[in-house]
Amino acid sequence: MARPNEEVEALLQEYADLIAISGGDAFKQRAYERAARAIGRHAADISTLDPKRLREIPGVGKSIADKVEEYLRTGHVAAVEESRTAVPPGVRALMGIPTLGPKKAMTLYQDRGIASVDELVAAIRADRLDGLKGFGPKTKENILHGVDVQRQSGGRVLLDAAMRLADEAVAGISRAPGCERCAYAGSLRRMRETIGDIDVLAAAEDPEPVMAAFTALPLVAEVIVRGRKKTSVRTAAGFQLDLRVLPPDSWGAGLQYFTGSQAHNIRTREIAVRKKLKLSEYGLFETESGKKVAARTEEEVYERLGLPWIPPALREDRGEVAAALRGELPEPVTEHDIRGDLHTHTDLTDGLASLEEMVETAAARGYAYYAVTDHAPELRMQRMTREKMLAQRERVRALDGGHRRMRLLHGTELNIDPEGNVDWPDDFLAGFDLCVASVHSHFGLDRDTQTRRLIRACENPHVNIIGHLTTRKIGRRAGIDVDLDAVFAAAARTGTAIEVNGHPNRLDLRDEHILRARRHGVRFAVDSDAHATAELGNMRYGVGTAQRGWLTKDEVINAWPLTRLRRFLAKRPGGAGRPGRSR
Ligand code: DGT
Ligand code: CA
Ligand code: CA
Ligand code: ZN
Repeated sequence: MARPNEEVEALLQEYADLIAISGGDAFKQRAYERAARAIGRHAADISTLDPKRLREIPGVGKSIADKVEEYLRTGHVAAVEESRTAVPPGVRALMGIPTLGPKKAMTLYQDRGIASVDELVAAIRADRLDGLKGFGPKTKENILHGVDVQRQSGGRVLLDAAMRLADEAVAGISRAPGCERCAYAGSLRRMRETIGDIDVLAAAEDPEPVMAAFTALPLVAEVIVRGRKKTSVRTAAGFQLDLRVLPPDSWGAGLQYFTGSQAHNIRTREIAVRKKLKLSEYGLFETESGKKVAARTEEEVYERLGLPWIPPALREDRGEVAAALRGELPEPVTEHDIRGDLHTHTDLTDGLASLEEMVETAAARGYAYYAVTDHAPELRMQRMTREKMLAQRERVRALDGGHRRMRLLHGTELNIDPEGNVDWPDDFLAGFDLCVASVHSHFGLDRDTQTRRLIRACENPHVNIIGHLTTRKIGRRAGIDVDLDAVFAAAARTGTAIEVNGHPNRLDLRDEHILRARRHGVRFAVDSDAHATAELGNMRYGVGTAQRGWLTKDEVINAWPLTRLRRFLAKRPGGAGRPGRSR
């Protein structure tokens, strides 16, 4: 929820680790660990707390409070930066291996110069730890097992982290001499919710300078294999990137092949076989003569197979090839189709940026309209009041139309209580242009109660959008147990949109949920749920997820013109008792 808390928790934990590794004061180390945990669990967004309140958090004294403030103000902490320079990042990764603590990590580094997990595994295998105190046969066995567990379990990263690495890699490789094209493929191009590794493709006659540019990227901590066709590297955090260099005249075939998914590729290859063709990463060939018939562009490859170009997000073998053959492939909504964002926050609650900053950034994205939806009072730590909301509304009205004529909507994100009720009485809710309503508590209710709760929220005439319906947070919280079909039916019946939340930690309405919801005739809102100006860009992940669910722009209310959107927001056209709704 409040990301500053998470960031500071990670930073203070890192500092504690660094203190431990460098043999610092154990008391100080524990103090930072304790404070890190307390801040991570603290209900209020720490970036909104004044110094006095900050020090009320258990374990946060003056020195830690100062560092937190330094971080919130400048984005870094000098003391942490300084201790980072003394300890290679790989050594800290050693501590992450189950059963291996900071003391052992420090011994390995100081006595044997081991500064990465891979070096440690190699050293154990080559018996280079013999004679090192505390590293008997049992310990070594535990370490190898711990490394296995770590590699199997985790490894997949969130979409935004992968995207940052991929953008950096593509930009760096594109500058290499002789590089004609460069792009990422694989699951990232298909916008899967998490990414196992990044597959970058480049086209060049001579692969050498391209490979060299790749291994020289600052993000590279380790080169795993380096070849003429393929090179694999790892980042300091242990994430893998593969680069394949293709001959320029096979670009399209290579891009098609390495975008996958593997299951989609099996379908396209089947079609090729039926046409007496052979499809590989080098092109589409006549089986008998071996003559190349298509390879330069993806469009050309698909066309020769008798198919239209299929958007990458749809390439999951969910019937897209059959639909394409029938000419019934939907045209998925694109970021370009999105006219506004309907779920965003400001620093009035747990956002980081002011209303003015958010509005300005939204306008720069070219939106026709934009909704501000700060948290309602039942999310207690946000300390929302009617007065604050009304004061914000005045500021919103004053800014309306002033930024590239973008229209502003004043909304709120309500909390759905266990019975399905929301904050504030009807008359106050009627004053908002739109209301998002979300589950922020009581995640553990039984299925029937949870379902009733959400249906009741849909039936509320003031609730326009159900925010992050399943409440899943990737790798951190499973979604609630709820009869989704019943909720989707209620949403369709009542004219309540279901949100495709674009926050990369959430993406909780998954592709398969969207496909199910569509069958009920549900309308969707694709939102960023931005808590900072940069997070308005999370719209791309929401749109990617929407595409994976085959959504067209006609099903997405924020791809509609404002007049049509307003009719939808009125919920019951001509209904009585909705003063203040239409302007
Ligand atoms: P990931 O990395 O787990 O998030 O998922 P992908 O889809 O990026 O998988 P990856 O990196 O193993 O391979 C990238 C693409 O390359 C994959 O989607 C399809 C293609 N590919 C890789 N290996 C094979 C294979 O053995 N057969 C076929 N048909 N395609 C493959
Ligand atoms: Ca991949
Ligand atoms: Ca790969
Ligand atoms: Zn929320």
